[in-house]
This record gives sequence, structure tokens and C-alpha cells, in this order.
Amino acid sequence: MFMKGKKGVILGVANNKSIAYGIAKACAAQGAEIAFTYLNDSLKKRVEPIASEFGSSDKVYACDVSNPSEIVALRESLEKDMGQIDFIVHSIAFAPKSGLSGRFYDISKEAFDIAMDVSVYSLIEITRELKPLLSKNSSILTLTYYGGAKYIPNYNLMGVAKAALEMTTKYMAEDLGKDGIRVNAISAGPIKTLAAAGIGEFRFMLKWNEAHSPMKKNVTIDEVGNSGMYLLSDLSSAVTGEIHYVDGGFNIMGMPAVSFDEEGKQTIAWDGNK
Ligand code: 0WD
Repeated sequence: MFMKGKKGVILGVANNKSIAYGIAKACAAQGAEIAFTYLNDSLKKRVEPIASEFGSSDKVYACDVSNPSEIVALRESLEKDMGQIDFIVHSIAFAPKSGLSGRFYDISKEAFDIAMDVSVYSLIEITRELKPLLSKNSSILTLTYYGGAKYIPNYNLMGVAKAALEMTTKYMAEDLGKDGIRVNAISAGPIKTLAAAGIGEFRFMLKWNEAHSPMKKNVTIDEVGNSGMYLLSDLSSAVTGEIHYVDGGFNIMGMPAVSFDEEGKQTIAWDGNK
């Protein structure tokens, strides 16, 4: 039981397809005690049964991260109900739909500000607010995507937000290392979730990744969950500031691999249109 005796909070479960759900499952299987948050009343109904599944029906709290007073209220509730905590999972992102397709240079200031606030600044604010509760040997995990490192069609505004989130992870890792707090990110391959549905041509991304990753497959929330559990547990006690890819190796590819047709001629594995 790699997480026996560890307590933490997971922000960003929307339903049982969420990456945060996969992380909760892996941590609970290793003995962790978990608190959950929900964005609004309609998601509350989805998150409550999930919390019960992990024996946490008494630890479900409202927290819209764009509202600072809800983050303060979360700290107060966690302090009262759990005392000290050992981990935080930040599995939250949002960009207005106008920022997730079309011409990049059309992105409005309003959309930009919202995406950066919810998807990036929230990690800083949550950490600062919950820091008094964090134990001397704790771990913070956020979720990013390859579109923050390289151009990905339609990822547009979220790509810029993820680039900022990845650097935030590194600066926070340096700042908090002396307090015994580690900060890492998982860069997950594409997975069909509620948030992913907002990205233009997402099905094409899934097909492309499957065809061109070294492992020739897409990843699951269980696989991301297991890697997340490692980063949240003491198994990774000397790992901080990392952007850890869980993507079947897709990020190492500089060009699609070649394969050979029946006549032995080289072809590209998949031309993207099938
Ligand atoms: O392919 C994917 N699905 C990938 C997702 C690949 C790589 C990374 N990620 C990232 C996402 O960008 C995000 O940071 O993983 C994280 C989790 O995303 P998810 O599991 O794919 O998506 P989802 O199940 O929708 O959970 C994200 C949740 C929101 O769901 P909705 O669908 O309602 O937007 O983030 C939460 C919300 O529950 N969220 C907020 N929580 C608190 N305050 C807020 C907010 N203001 N906005 C969104």
C-alpha cells in the first residue's frame, strides 16, 4: 500500500471518465484518504456518488477556482475535516470555445484572461491557500498536454495556457522544494473526456496519436492514474519540477514512422485521412 496514511484533495473530477477519477482510483487502491471538490451544483450530483465509492461521502466540497473565496472556504473545510494533508491534485482547465478552434490571432483578451485564470493561476492560488495544511513531505500534481510544448491543431489558447502551467510547475517546484513540497505535471495523451469534447477535431487527434505513437495506442485514465499515484506517493520522493509524459511515447516522435507495403516499398504508417 504505497499511499497508506496519506491524505489529500483532488480537484477536477467531473464524472467517471475524468482523468482525476483515474488518479483517485489508483490512490484509493493504495490506501489514500481523499477529499473531492466540484465546480457547481450540476456537477455536485456527479461527484457525490464518486466520493462515496472511495469512502469519502463526508469530504465533498464546492470549489469554483475562479472564485477566491471558494478556495479559502475549501481550506477551512479541509482543515476542520482532515487536519494535515499530503497531496493535492489539480486536474482543472477551461478555455472559452472561441479559443479552441479557428484563427489563433483572433483570440480575445477576455477569453485569454479566463483560460489563464482557471487553468494556470488556480494552481498557484490553491497551493498558497492550502500550504499551511501541507505536511513536510507532500506532493502536488497538475495535468498538462503536449500542445503546451508544440503546436497542435485547434489546441490554440489552451496550448498557451499549458505552456504557462508547465513553467508554473517548475517555478513552484523550486520555490516549494525547501518546504518539502514537490510539484510535478503529467502530460497525458489525448483521452475522450468532457473537457476534450470542447477541442475542435478531437477524434482526429485520437486517431493520429494511436497511429503515430511508438506504442500504437491511446492512453487510459487508469494508466494516467497509476503514474499520478507514483508522483503523489513517496515512490517519487526525489522527483520534482518534472513534466512526465504518459502518452504511449508520442512526444518522442519527430516524424511519423515508416512502414512497408506488400511490395516492400516504404510508406508513412498512416496518411491521416482513413
Ligand atoms: O485529452 C485529455 N482529456 C487531456 C486532458 C490530455 C492532457 C491533459 N488534460 C488535462 C486537461 O486540460 C485538464 O487540465 O487534464 C485535466 C483534466 O481534464 P479531463 O479529465 O480531460 O476533463 P474533465 O473530466 O472535463 O475535467 C476537467 C474539469 C471540469 O470539467 P468540465 O467538463 O465541467 O469543464 O475541470 C473542472 C471541471 O470539473 N473545472 C473547474 N473546477 C473548478 N473551478 C473549473 C473551475 N472554474 N473549470 C473547470
